[in-house]
Amino acid sequence: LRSLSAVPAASIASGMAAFPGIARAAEFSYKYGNNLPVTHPLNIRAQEAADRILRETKGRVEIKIFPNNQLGGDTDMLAQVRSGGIEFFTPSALVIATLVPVAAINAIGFAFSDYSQVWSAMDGKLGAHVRAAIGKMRLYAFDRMWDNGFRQTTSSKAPVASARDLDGLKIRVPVSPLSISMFKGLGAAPASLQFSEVYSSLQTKIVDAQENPLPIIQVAKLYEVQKFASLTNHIWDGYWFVANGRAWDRLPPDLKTIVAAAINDAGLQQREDIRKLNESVITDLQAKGLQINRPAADSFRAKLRESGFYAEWKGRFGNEAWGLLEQSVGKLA
Ligand code: X2X
Repeated sequence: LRSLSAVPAASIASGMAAFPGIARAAEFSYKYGNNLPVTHPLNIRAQEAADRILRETKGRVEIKIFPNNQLGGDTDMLAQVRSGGIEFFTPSALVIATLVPVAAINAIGFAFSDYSQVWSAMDGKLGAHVRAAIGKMRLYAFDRMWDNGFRQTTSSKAPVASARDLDGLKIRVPVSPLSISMFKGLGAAPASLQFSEVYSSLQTKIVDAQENPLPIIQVAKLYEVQKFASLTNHIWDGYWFVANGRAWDRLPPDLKTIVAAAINDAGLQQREDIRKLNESVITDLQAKGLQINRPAADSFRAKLRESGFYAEWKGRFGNEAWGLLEQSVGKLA
């Protein structure tokens, strides 16, 4: 029974109340919170990973998933995973950058042109650089980043065909300094809101537009409150799977190996799910009434250069990180 001391008393008590016949609680009972609906591939693959971990650790490690902002918005969950209130969280790069600024580097506007560039950077030196920075904040970042996707712009007003169409547009962006800076540079009027507020703020017209990858627009049913989707591909965004540093260190090495393998493998499968969804989702969204257009990137890039966006963020991220990004995508600024 010595091992039970690692488990919070409340979770033992509630576990036993729920399953009075089962006398043994898991030795490590961990909570994982995220911001996405259960139908998103991130939740489907994470549940598979949790099942595999329970099986391969013979019940010693149990991960309970709290999807869809059940534990609060991203800002709350980031605080909880730091304090140990939850043990796992998958913040987008944009969101964890409020704590680890360099983590937003993959989200520099129009940096990546395709997934081969994305994964060579994030599975390579740039990803390692960001993971090390996350580690300094007493969070452990698993090796494989999970995919969110290339972010696209939706609006209830009009299609975005060039940078001019963003002028003054009230657009929701995540709680992310880089997103605010980018959309201000593009001439829009961005507002940071937690993802949990997006649907209702579009519905009540607090904002007219938002930007997210197509699979999210689909699973969060944003097509119900938006008319136009412009495939701007302006940011590539991914999720860092992070663990509270102390909770991670509590796991004996053999359990760490099992947990890391299950989570990293699930991440690779989740990337493949998103790749396939990207191909099928457009037809589905059109059938649901979204009008799709495909703007060229030139006017947006030109406007960002003019506004000093690249020069400013090169300075903020520093030459080392910027150089690693440019190794994958070519010269940016
Ligand atoms: O909040 C968003 O827009 C989302 C779901 O893409 C992130 O997690 C950044």
